[in-house]
Amino acid sequence: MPSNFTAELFGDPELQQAPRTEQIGPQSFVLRGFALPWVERLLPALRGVLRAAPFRQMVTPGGFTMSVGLSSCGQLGWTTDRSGYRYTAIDPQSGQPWPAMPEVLHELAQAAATQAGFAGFDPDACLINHYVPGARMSLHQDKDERDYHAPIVSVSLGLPAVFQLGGDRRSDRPLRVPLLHGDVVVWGGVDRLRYHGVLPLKEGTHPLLGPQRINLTFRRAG
Ligand code: MD3
Ligand code: FE
Repeated sequence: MPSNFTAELFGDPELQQAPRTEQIGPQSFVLRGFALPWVERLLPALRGVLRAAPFRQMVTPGGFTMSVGLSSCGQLGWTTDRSGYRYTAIDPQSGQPWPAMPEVLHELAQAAATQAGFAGFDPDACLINHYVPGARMSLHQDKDERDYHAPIVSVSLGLPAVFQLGGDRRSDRPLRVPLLHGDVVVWGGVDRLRYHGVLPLKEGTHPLLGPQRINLTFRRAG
């Protein structure tokens, strides 16, 4: 028996989930484990992006420092400061254009969108969120994109998180959905402007990524 027999069957985090689709809204889908076959190509590409545009904790217009670290790649990146939220072509921290979106990221986002019924998705922005234990994202809507016809695709990596899916009003009681390493969420259409958030990340260490969670969200912003 090979010495890593048990690890191959049960221990390898890449093998812990069989791919399957869960519908969490009329036009929202969790593609469980969809990103797992891409992770080996995705992580080196992500490291390259983060060398050029490291995570930084941004300040909201209200003056609060976000617990989540942010970066972006693609033609547009998302920024917030005291003057507001916006997409920019230039990373304000480096004064350079945001790093290009690696092909493997674009391909993964397009394949996931197609699987969920949104063929032809051509994202021009990928936001990269960095969670350490305790980091959270309070309920909000994604409404800084120019048009809401395109879906959004989200890829979860590293530690598990509890995602909250609310309704069209902040007061609508949210559904809780666990998101694990390799899960992809795709939402669009009537679900595009629903409130959503992430509960505080629990302590832990992921076998591949250590004590952190990284979330990629692909958007058509411009
Ligand atoms: C399903 N990111 O960057 S993505 C964000 O995990 C953001 O970092 C979260 O919200 C994260 O703006 C959550 C998953 C998600 C987001 C919005 C949805 C799934 C959704 C809206 C409707 C349906
Ligand atoms: Fe969001």
